[in-house]
Amino acid sequence: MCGRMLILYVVLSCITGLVTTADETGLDPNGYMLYCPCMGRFGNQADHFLGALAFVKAIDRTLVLPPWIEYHHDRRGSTMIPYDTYFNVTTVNLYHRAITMETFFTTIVNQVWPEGNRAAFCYTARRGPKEDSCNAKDGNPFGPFWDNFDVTFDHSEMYGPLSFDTHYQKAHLAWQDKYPPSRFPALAFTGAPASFPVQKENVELQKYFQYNDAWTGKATQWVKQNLPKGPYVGVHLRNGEDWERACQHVNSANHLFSSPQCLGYRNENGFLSAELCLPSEPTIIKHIKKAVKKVSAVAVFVASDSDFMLATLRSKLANMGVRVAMVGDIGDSMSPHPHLDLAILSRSNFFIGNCVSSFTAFVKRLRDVDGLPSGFWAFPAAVKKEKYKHDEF
Ligand code: GFB
Repeated sequence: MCGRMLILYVVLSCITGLVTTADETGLDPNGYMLYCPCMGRFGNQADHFLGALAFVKAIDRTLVLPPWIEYHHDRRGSTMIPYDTYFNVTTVNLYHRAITMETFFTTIVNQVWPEGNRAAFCYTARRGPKEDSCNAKDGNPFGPFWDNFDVTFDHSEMYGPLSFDTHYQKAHLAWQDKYPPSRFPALAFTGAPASFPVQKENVELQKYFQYNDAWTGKATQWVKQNLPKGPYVGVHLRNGEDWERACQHVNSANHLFSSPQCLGYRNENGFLSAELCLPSEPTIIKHIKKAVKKVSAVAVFVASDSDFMLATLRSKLANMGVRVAMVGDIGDSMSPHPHLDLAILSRSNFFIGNCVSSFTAFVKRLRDVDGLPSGFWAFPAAVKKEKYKHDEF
C-alpha cells in the first residue's frame, strides 16, 4: 500500500513539476531569477511584474520577488518596499514558485549566489562608468536597489539577442541552453525582463497578483467608515503636471503608456485623443452621472494624483444624492496612500479610469479578475462605438 502511494506520489510530482522545485538542500536545482523593477513608478512596475512572471515560468526558475521601488516627494532617492508589504506571496505561488528578495538574501543567498561570481544581466551594454558593461548599479534607482541587498556585481552578461517574449519563439529553450543553472544559478537582471505596457498574453496573470489581507482589510475599513452603505462608483483622475505634459504627445503616436488596454494593441478599438488622456470637466461629469445611475450608487470615490475636483463634483452631482469622498478628506482617520486608492477603486461597483494610465490599468485588471465592470473617460469615442467590446455605460 505504502509502495503504491509512493509511486503515485512520484508520478504526480513529475506531472505537477514538484520534483524539480527543490533538491534535498531545499534549494531550487533549476536556479533563481532576480530583477530590479528599475523603470517607472508603481503602474509601470506592475506591468513589468506580469511579464517577468510569464518569463520566469517559461525558463522554470524560482522568482525572487523584488521590492517595489517608491519615490517620495519628501525624501531623496528611492525607497524599497518588500513585495509582501502590499501583496500576497501565496497567490503568486499558485502560478509559479516565488520567494521574496528579503527571504532570498537572508537565507539562501550564500549557497546559491556567493559573492565573487555575480553577473548582472542586460540586453546590451548600458552607458556608465565602465566600458562594455551593464553598469547595473549606475544611477538611481539602480545603485540603491542592489545596495539594499549589499550586492556587488563582478561581471556583466549581455544576453542579446535572446528575447524574454517566451510566447511565440520557444525563447525559453535558448535561455536554458545558454544559461544553464549549473553555471548560472541566479540570473540577475538590470531591468525587468518584460515589456511595457504589459503584453496582451500576460494580462490574465493578474489573478496571481493580489493584495494581501492587510491591504484588502484597510480598503474594506475605509469604505465602511467613510461611505454610506450601498454601491459606489470609483473614479481615477490622473491630471498632475507630468500627465499634462505627457498628454501633449497624443497626436504623434498610436499609443501612449497603457492605452492598448482600451484602444486595443493594434488600435482595433480606436485612437488616442486629448480627451481620452486628459478628459474635460463635462466628460467627467457625464460619465460619472451615467455610472451612478447604472449601479444606483450612493457614493462616488475619487482617487487622484493632483486635482480631485471635489467641490465641482459635489456641486454637479448634488441633485443625485451621492456622497463624494476621497481618502484623507477632513475627518478621515486614514492617511492617503496610492495602494489604499488602488484597493478601494478595485472593489467599487463601477470604475471609471484613464485609459492611458498604468495606474488605472492595474485597477482594471484586478477588477476583470473578479468580473467587475469598468469604463474609461471619453471611451469609446462616438465614431468607434459600434466596435466597443468593454462594459458600456
Ligand atoms: O503608477 P504610474 O506609473 O502610473 O505613475 P501612470 C503614476 C504615479 O502617480 C503612481 C501617483 O504610481 C502614484 O504614485 N498616482 C497616480 C496616484 N494616480 C494616483 C491616484 O489616483 N492616487 C494616488 N494616491 N497616487 C505615467 C507613467 O503614470 O506617467 C509614465 O506610466 C510617465 O512612465 C507618465 O511617468 C508621466 O501610467 O499613470
